[in-house]
Amino acid sequence: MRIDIISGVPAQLDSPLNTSILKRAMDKGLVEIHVHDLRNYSTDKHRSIDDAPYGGGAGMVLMVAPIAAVVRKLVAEREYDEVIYLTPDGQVLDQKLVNGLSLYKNIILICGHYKGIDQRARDLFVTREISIGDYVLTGGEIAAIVLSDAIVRLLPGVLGDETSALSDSFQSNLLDAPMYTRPSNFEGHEVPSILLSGNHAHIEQWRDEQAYHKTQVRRPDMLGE
Ligand code: 6GU
Repeated sequence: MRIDIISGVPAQLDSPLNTSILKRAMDKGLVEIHVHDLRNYSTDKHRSIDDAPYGGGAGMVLMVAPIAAVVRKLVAEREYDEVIYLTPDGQVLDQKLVNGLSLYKNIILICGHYKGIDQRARDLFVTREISIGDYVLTGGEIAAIVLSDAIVRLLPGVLGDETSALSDSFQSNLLDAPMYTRPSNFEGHEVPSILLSGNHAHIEQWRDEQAYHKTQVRRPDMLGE
């Protein structure tokens, strides 16, 4: 899979893309992530990419021309499945949406400022708008990282244990059971003895019960209740 991220503040993407599992997936050739600095596509002599909104009001809006230039360059090079704009007024991201996006070959992610991008860029180029939740961030970069991370961890070969993504909370519509590791006794607080029993059928049954109970208490909406 290939992900192209268009950003006016590409430095915000550096550290997440250069650490941990995202980086390892890129090094293994399982995903290509290309960051495009919007400023390199500015069409005026001051290299500006944003301006005040017509009609007045606070904040700056990303201009349509630089976005048009970079999107047109990319779509001339290969076929894209989606051009996604990250915005708080988009479709709210959930695991089902991530699962669908993880099947694509090429996607473009456009990061906006907090005040957004010119509506004409949305009308002309964007095929899908996604929000990562009902709260407001300063820009779309962090949202693009959240979305990329959620997608990339589903790609075959990215996670060591092939089954671990499938057993996630939200894939099963249940939250995870409590997990424990060494030591079995921490300052008198014991690990549930069933987990030390070696009886895998009983352990699986205990985890199912715990997962169901936790979901019932914390997220009854996930059970349709
Ligand atoms: Cl995608 N962008 C911004 N600026 N804020 C958000 C968001 C995106 N999703 C939730 N809040």
